[in-house]
Amino acid sequence: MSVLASARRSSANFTTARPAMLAFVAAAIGGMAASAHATVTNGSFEVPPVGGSFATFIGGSTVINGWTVVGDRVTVISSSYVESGITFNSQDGGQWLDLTGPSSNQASNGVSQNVATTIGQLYRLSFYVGSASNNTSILASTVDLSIGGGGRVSFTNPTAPRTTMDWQLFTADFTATNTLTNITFFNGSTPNNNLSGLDNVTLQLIPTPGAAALLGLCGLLAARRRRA
Ligand SMILES: [Ca+2]
Repeated sequence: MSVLASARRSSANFTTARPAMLAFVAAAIGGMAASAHATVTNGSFEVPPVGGSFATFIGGSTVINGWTVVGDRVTVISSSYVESGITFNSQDGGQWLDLTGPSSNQASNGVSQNVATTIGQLYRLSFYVGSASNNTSILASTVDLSIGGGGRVSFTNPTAPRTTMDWQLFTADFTATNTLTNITFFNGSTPNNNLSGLDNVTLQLIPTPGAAALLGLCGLLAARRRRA
């Protein structure tokens, strides 16, 4: 059976489930510069190694290091895996995550992780969405993201080559309201699409304007001292 083969299901629900608890700004590449790293464990889905093919992990599994599988199932896929004439190359390292899960495609399929955060600190979550196409059952990917239990936000990479994966960088900024912030990625693709590619999830701290101004002031004072 094809790893990307589907079971059809009712359409995904992308509506906001509850009022946003976080200042949540989603954006494409660009914007203000981010600084020091915070930690997402196994954001590149390299652990556990799945050999040259793929491995499926069912809901509740914590075998994908750092992540808990939610919904029905998800699949970690090797860069060397080939199907329908497409080489499913990763964006980073040798593996990536297909959120659709083989023979599943449920909108509830995903992976979840609690990351340590500082209340009031602004963060930037970065990740890549991978797309490819066979024009029938493998199509441009959508990944949904929920931060801190907030509503799902969809990120689609419309570039879907016929022989390889295309990976597009997306970012989502949020201000932490707790010392642990939940990050959950869901399958956002339509039920007839067997691809929702995710790789290279990272988190960075972003200096607040006040902190940036303070740093600038410290630099100015240091320069004056050097001149004195
Ligand atoms: Ca990877």
